[in-house]
Amino acid sequence: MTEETPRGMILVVNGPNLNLLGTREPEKYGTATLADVERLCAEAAAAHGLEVHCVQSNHEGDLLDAIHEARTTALGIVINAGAFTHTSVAIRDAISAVQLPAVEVHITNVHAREPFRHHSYLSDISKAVIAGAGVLGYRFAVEYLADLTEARKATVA
Ligand code: CA2
Repeated sequence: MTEETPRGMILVVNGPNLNLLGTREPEKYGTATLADVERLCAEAAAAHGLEVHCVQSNHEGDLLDAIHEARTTALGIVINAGAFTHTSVAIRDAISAVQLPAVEVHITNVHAREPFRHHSYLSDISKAVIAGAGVLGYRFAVEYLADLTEARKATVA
């Protein structure tokens, strides 16, 4: 079987505590692990001739560095910033600065949870927001970005 060289890369960012996926609170976050999520993203990307670079960190600065590095290497960003969604102007500024299409993902429906989760520093600078679809939201986000970049390529060709 021959494998094509990927035509581009999508950065998948997961923020604090998401390394615990599948090990705690399954009633809230499901049973899929972070490794499962990263595999799901890789498979969705591969179906569109793309690859993913996956980063998870509990440290805000590491997330900023990963976003900055993506500036020249990624076609887009899928980001579940976890609790930083509701607190971090720095992550917002990093996403704005790199000028890449971003999709904000939440496993849970944050709007059906505590009021402090209703505000996001990322939503208004994101191309799309997906919340409450479980880990499937990551797949939808990758597919959306694949579609967007294909459409963009078609318009500049
Ligand atoms: O619903 C989401 O994806 C969230 O981004 C998850 C964050 C939360 O702070 C956001 O408001 C919504 C929390 C991530 C915690 O992940 C865990 C996973 C398994 C077990 C414990 C925590």
